[in-house]
Amino acid sequence: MSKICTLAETGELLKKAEKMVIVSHISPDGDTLGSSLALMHALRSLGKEVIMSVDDDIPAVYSFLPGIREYRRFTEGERIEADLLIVIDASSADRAGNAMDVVQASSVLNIDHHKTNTYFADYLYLDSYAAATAEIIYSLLQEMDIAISTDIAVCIYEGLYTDTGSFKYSNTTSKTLKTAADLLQYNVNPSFISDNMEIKSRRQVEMLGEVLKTLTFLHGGKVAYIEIAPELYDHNIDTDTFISYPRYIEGVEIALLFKQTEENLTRVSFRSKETDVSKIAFSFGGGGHQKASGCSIHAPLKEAEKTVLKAIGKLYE
Ligand SMILES: [Mn+2]
Repeated sequence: MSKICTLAETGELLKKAEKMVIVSHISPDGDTLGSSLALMHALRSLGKEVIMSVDDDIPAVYSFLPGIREYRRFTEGERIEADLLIVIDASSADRAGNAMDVVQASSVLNIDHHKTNTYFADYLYLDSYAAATAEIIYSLLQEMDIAISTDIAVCIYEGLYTDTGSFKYSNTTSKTLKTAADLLQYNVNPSFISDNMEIKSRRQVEMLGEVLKTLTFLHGGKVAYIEIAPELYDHNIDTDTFISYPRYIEGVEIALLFKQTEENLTRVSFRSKETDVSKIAFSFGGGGHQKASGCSIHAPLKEAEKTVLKAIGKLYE
């Protein structure tokens, strides 16, 4: 169980620590990366020693983020001592990857906005109404009186942009838009961010063509899914946006993407219009939000599909 912190207490923890490790969650997205990097720039401006880590590959699309090259992946068996381990935008310890074993920290602080948070850290700042963890980071830096540089502003804007689907999803609030508006004062250029985010490699679009051929409908068209078989899977190709194709088909309530990434591991993404799909993801050890969540199934593709689609089918009995 975690000690629940206020924003002020979270700021105090950060000010007290000298050496910190910031960890982004596995399958990193623009929010975990942007939030973590914004915090890194801010803490370094206070003279703190900050190490960045993520236990996964970083999709090439994020290479424009200021400071992204600071990330390293810890090797198993490595040991790093720190005053504070900060886990960003992750709702459970396994999302933090190997940092939980590698970093020997006096305490662990988790900053998050997932309502499926498992209270795994010693200290937790949780705001499940925040559209993105980046929105929390902005409030936190204001609370700590830290000057916002353009680098910080770009990283926070990236987090907002990602988690709101470029300010389109239902989690977008007036606070989200006010935060984004504030960030423009620090020379964030919205078209620079979207140009970087929307660009696709030729191979990615070709792969999308292959994946769309697998589009399958169930339950009278209320459920649609696509799949990425192991022979098509390429960890260098970002497939995060593929799920928006089944998601936005007329009549589809729940969309899924199945991706077999290892011999016995299939990653599943869920999107919905109204149904709380985080409950389904959670029942398989995953997490996320009501309308966007994910989980990993320790099985090959077809077996994972069978298991998950059976659980989805129960909703339509
Ligand atoms: Mn997030």
